[in-house]
Amino acid sequence: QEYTGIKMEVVEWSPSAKAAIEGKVGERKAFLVAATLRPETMYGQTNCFVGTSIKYGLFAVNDKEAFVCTLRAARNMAFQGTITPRGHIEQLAELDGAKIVGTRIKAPYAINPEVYVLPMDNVLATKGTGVVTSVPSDSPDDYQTLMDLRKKTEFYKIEPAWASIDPVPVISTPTYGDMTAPAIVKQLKIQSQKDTKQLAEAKEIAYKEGFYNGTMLVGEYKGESVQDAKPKVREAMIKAGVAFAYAEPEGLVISRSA
Ligand code: ZZB
Repeated sequence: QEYTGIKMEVVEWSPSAKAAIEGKVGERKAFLVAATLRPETMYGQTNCFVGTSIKYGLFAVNDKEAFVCTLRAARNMAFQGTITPRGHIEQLAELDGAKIVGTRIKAPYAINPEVYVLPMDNVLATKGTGVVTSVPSDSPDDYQTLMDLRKKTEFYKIEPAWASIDPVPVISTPTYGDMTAPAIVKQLKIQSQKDTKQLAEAKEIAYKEGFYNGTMLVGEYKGESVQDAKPKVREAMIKAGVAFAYAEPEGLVISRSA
């Protein structure tokens, strides 16, 4: 799978993450990095998700930058030229997902330039970077999770303000309008992020509808089809230094770490 790695610079660590990384980052800027298949939706980021029981690390990329992601993802990056020197990884600190929640980060290209890190039940430690950038207008999982969080802020141990950014319309589709994910979630009568089977179906529908029939509503490629805009947004973000190519050698990694 060829993903786009999105670099979300830390603006303010949560108190517990701050304590865990104290004195360990040096002069480096720290970023949460999310793997996405939909760089053209980055305008609509409203938050970022981590798994609360997933172990993350803060890894040195070089002298200037450090990434928060899973060890597995850092290993992949070290073989893809993102983390240097090749094949070598230096973990500066270990971070439990629960500790990262509440961290404020920059969301590159997003209409809301700063967002918060929130918890999601269904983050897989074995996919991407283990960090998921959230676009509730176009991702059913992100939309449903955001709604769950808003309903039960105490249960999820979050401040209501962290989940307060509303979905932003960024792509229009003929069948579902300007908010594809909320419309599909409603159509499939999805009630919570625990409805994983229906959410998988919703994701499939949203992917197809967005890719084949979507039109950009915002940004430099406004009015263009998603098919045309997708590679252009990706290239622009990579050129701007806020994204990078990230490949996932499916199966291989799993059999290696087993
Ligand atoms: C932003 C985004 C916007 C995404 C959207 C999707 C959609 P796939 O197809 O199964 O490979 N993702 C990335 N890593 C993880 C993880 N570790 N655990 C759970 N979810 C993860 O899935 C790739 C997509 O799943 C990624 O693209 C990411 O969410 C999420 F409008 O990034 B995406 C219809 C989907 N729309």
